[in-house]
Order: sequence, then structure tokens, then C-alpha cells
Amino acid sequence: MQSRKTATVVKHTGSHYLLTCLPEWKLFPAVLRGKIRLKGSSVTNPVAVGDKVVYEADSDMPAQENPAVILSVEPRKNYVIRKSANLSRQAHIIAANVDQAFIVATLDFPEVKLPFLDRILLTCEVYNVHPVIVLNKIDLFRDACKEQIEAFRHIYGSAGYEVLEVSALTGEGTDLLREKCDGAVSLFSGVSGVGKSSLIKALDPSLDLRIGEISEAHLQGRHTTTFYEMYRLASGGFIIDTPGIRGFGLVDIAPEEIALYFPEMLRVSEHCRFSPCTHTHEPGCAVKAAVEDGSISYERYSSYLGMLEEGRKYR
Ligand SMILES: Nc1nc2c(ncn2[C@@H]2O[C@H](COP(=O)(O)OP(=O)(O)OP(=O)(O)O)[C@@H](O)[C@H]2O)c(=O)[nH]1
Ligand SMILES: [Mg+2]
Ligand SMILES: [Zn+2]
Repeated sequence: MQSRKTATVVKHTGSHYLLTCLPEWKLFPAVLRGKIRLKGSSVTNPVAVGDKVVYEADSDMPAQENPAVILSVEPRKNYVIRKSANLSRQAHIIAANVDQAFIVATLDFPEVKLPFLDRILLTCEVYNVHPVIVLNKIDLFRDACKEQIEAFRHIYGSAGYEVLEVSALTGEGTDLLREKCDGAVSLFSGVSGVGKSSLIKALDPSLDLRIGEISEAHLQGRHTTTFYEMYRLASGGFIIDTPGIRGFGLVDIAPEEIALYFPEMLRVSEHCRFSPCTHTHEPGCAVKAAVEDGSISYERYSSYLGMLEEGRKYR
């Protein structure tokens, strides 16, 4: 007798999927039947980790020889999507139905590129995912880069983002991170080599994750984690580890909407003399005034200008 049930996608490699009925953690294999397509989109993976799917199976615990068959994807609460940086318009769903996204960055090895970080944050805002910034490898920078840490904290703190300073190596800050993961589905994202897998391993040493041997490899663009996978933390909560993101195209939104997803700009924009206001040349612009008095950071504003220009170019 075949039965139809729902489960969550835990792992996706090629045409193979692993599912479980969260919050239970009994993984079983599944395959896709035919082609499941998302309406009007060009995503390369119609079924992503974190997706809730309807499946059919012959037994309660499908095995490798007789996997479950995924029939459809349930509507998503939210998701994070990566558009390729070129114009192919291809997009990849990084993860779906997450409660929060930890965006991991480091001051160096590899050096954080603020416009890139801002682009990930924008994507989270657009797709309704709560982002938390995690500044990892603090053991390397705590003393040597006091001013940079302070500046980083100021830029993102004033934008309204939480910044956690942690070290996967020494364990500093990981208790708080573990606490935040409890009872939630959390995405770990960021460029290659920032220590996403190391952090997850620091949260739960019993997990079997691959970690880069040497940071040199990352500087040459090699990725250690090559697929998307959800893990269960012994302390509670589920974590999705992802490969480092390299290129990240601007999400599909109208240029005039970009500022709506910069929380600090949205907050003051009601005081702009004109509405809509692009916050570039308009007189009486409250955003520009805030940049001048330092309450909106110049770095964030210049990321915004870059996105605005790019958005206009490709329309
Ligand atoms: N000093 C120091 N090194 C760290 C820390 N966290 C990670 N590393 C090192 O950084 C390198 C990359 O770590 P990974 O965990 O593989 O990085 P990743 O972000 O998962 O990389 P990808 O899987 O390629 O996306 C490894 O050599 C780690 O040992 C940390 O807190 N401090
Ligand atoms: Mg990794
Ligand atoms: Zn304005």
C-alpha cells in the first residue's frame, strides 16, 4: 500500500534526496518523479534543502533500493536564492523555510567585502529571512584589529543588524550561537573559508562535517563543502551548511525598491521631501542627511548606490 505524507528535505546531491519528518530525525532516501517546476522561474533546483515535500512510499521507512518518490513541493514560508552574477538569469535556491540565516564573515582569511555582505543581507530581507551576522575567527583579530572590529560593529549595528563575534577555534561566543540555534532551523551562509562548517562542528563536535585543511586552499577558490545539508544539533535545532557563495547577483527587484530593504534607510525615508525618493539627488532627502550626520554609515549607503546603478543597468 502506498501512502502519501510530507517530509522535509535534509540533503540534496544530484538526483538523490534525503528526507525526514521534522522534528523527528530518521533519514530516508527519495527521488524526484518527473519534473517539478516552479511557476515562471528558472531555478536550477526546484526542490531545495528545507523544502517540505509530499512523497509517496511503499513502506514507513523507505530504503535505498526502494526510495520514496517526491511528488510535489509545499508552498514555502521563505527561502534564500542566489542569482548567478551573469545575465543567464539562472537562480539557485540555497535553502527554504528557515527561521534565521547566520551570515558568516571574517575580517581576513578571507577578507570581508562589504558590498557582497550587503547583497546577501538584501536577499534575506527581500525573501523574508531574518539575518544575523557572525564575525568568525575573532581569535585572529581581537587584539590586532580592534579598530576594524569596532568599525564593522558600528556599520552593521547602526543598520539594525545583530553582530555576533565568535571563534570556532577557541569556542568564544559559541554558547550564545548555540542558544540561538535551539528550536530553530538556521541557515549558515557566506563565502568559502569563513568557517561555516567549523562553526557548526564547534556547536556540536559529534557531527561529521568536512572542514578545510588549510586556508590557502580557500584563497585559491577551492570549496570544502560542496553540497547543501541539514544537520541536527545535539543541543537542539537544525542547521543547514552550504558551500561558500562566490558570485551573487542582485535579486530581481525594481531599482526604486532597493532602499526598502535597507532597514536603516527605510526607517528615515518617510522624512524625505519627495516620495518616492531615490536618495541620490533629491533635495530634502532624509537618507542623505543621515549619511552626512553619520547615523547611516557611508559604507552601507555606497553599497546601496552600487546596487541602484547595477539594477538600472540591467533593466
Ligand atoms: N583561526 C581560526 N581559524 C578558523 C576558525 N574557523 C575556521 N577556521 C579555519 O578556516 C578554514 C576554513 O574553515 P571551513 O569551516 O572549512 O570554512 P567554510 O566556510 O565551511 O568553507 P566552504 O565549505 O569552502 O564554504 C579552516 O582551515 C579552519 O580551520 C576560527 O574561528 N579561527
Ligand atoms: Mg564548509
Ligand atoms: Zn530620500
